[in-house]
Amino acid sequence: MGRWARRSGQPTIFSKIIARSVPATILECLVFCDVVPQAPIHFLVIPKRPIPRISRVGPQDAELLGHLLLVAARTAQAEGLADGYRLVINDGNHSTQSIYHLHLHVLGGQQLGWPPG
Ligand code: DGP
Repeated sequence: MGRWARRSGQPTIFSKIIARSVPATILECLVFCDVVPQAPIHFLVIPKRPIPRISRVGPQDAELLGHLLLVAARTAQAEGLADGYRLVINDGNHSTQSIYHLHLHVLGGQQLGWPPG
């Protein structure tokens, strides 16, 4: 098993960040900078509850999902992304999801290309 747990049932690296056993640059309680930034500003918004991926959510998660979006928008504003930014949620193999703990990528700070690769 590599450093990024997939579907093994073991804690993911994000669970370890929440538990503070792995260090991260934390902007607020559930927001931290991506260690491999794909834009000048690239942070992740994650729920404490370990939902593995967006395709596994249900109606019971609606409030939590709304909260994640609000936190993403509020943090983007705080980070000065007034010219816009992109939210990305990868799901599963075709998207190259590597950490099976739901997370929103927020990318900005430069003109972004479209479509994504
Ligand atoms: P995804 O491919 O959508 O599963 O994105 C996972 C992201 O997690 C990827 O952009 C790199 C980031 N990442 C992986 N390990 C760590 C870590 O230990 N610390 C931080 N801050 N980010 C990490």
